[in-house]
Amino acid sequence: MIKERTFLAIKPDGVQRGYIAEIIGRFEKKGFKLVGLKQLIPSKQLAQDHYGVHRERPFFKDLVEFISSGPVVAMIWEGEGVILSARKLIGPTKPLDAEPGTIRGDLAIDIGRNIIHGSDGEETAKFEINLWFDKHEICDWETSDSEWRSEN
Ligand code: D4T
Repeated sequence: MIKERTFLAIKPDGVQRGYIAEIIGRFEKKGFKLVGLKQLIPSKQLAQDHYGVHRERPFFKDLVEFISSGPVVAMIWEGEGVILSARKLIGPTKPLDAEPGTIRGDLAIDIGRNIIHGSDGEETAKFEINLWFDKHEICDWETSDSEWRSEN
């Protein structure tokens, strides 16, 4: 089985609104495995590096201010197809376009306060995991039912 990993972050609005357990629960229930977890107030530099691709966009300054304004829960999740599946569970960037049942569809209305970030591809996931986590903070482990799971 491919050991795919993605980076997810509960943004300051998700933390302030008390959705940490709700959000972690959705990925656990889906069957993905948590291999990295920490809470931090990101520095401006970290927020700028994370959203570097948006540097020229008009919302960049506000976005960086917001992400570094309070605690964020940074996570690494592992499992087959986790990058794309997490994006589906999260829903589109604009919460009003997100279907009920998705995190943004259920819990948000504002594009600038859309609760959670998820890596959008393999390269981004690698970059973001390295940006947010040191190697020693990542926990390699196997679930006790891993032999029972399908190899397909
Ligand atoms: P993130 O990266 O936060 O998971 O969001 P998405 O991957 O879904 O969307 P994105 O990269 O296009 O946007 C990054 C971040 O910027 C905010 N944003 C975006 C905003 O405040 N105004 C905007 O017009 C856009 C497009 C929301 C998410």
